[in-house]
Amino acid sequence: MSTTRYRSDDDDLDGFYRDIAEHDLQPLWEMRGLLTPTPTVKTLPHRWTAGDLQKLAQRSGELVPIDRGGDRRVLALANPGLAGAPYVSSTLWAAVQFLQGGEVAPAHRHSPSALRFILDGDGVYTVLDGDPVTMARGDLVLTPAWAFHEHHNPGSQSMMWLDVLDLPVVAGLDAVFFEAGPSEDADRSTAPRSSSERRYGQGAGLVPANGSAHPHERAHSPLMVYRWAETDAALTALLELSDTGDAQLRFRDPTRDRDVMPTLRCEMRRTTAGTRTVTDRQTGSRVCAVLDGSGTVDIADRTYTIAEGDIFVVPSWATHTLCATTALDIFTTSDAPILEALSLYRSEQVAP
Ligand code: 1HN
Repeated sequence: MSTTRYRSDDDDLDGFYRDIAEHDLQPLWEMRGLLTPTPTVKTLPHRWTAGDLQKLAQRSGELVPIDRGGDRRVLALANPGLAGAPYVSSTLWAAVQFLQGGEVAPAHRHSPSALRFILDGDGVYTVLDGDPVTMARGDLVLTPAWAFHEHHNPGSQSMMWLDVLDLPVVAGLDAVFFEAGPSEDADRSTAPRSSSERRYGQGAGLVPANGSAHPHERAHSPLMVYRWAETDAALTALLELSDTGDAQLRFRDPTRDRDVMPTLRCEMRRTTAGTRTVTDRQTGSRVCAVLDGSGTVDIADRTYTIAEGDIFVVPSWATHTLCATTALDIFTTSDAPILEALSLYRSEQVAP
């Protein structure tokens, strides 16, 4: 017997509970908390500061060679509500990855989808199914499910970035697959622009016509990198039209009306100095990274100061309000496409 054995003061019922436990059965009528009026969420609000992340990632670089375990030098942001699991929320993995000058994180691929958001620095390029993509501050780089990826740092400066994956969901669905890549020579020269950008990133609304030599049939955006210069310009333009001091952009597949990947939504928000945003909540969890600015964030009943390089998590259905001291630029990724696909997505604004 390995299942929970229920108890009763009534001897007959207690004997019945013993017998059903021996047959791996449990009585619904004794269970509490299965169907709650609103979600019961183990993920807690939490914020990791840039100072701690940078200092500790730097130490990992001094202590741990790149070829130790998984070929990635990654510190997982472990949510304090999740009993030691290396997950930032019940559905998302978030981590900082540290790559020193001259290092290569070799190729592999996996069924979980991933993305990188670069909070600082440049010099690293990632090779996605053979296409080299440079990474610099403010860029969003996709690593769709089953795409081979390897990271190269040919310069002398170390670099750190944020990784987010849908790993907890894929693991929960028992659908994790992993494959090591072909080992190749360490270095290769980067093209000035990846072929992904040359094909799909030439301008808003411009994509190869039907019948092009490279039809795109995959489940994710064919554009692998969203450059900061364009995101920044779009936010500036949007803010000029806004009277709320708050503008939010969504990264999407330029060829289809959908999110960048089937499981992960990406957004970038700019909130001007002195602005307090409307309070919102949504089902599914959000990981947010502060690219620029400072202020506070209220998440449920907690308030955190936030500054450049900090990362925080907003649990499902927790209220969330930003207050910008200096203009805040915040990148957010969430599991919203999964909830939407299953008709489980709810969002609302909440009166302060
Ligand atoms: C992974 O493949 C990377 O390729 C980073 O950079 C973090 C965390 C869990 C599983 C795979 C990478 C990861 C990861």
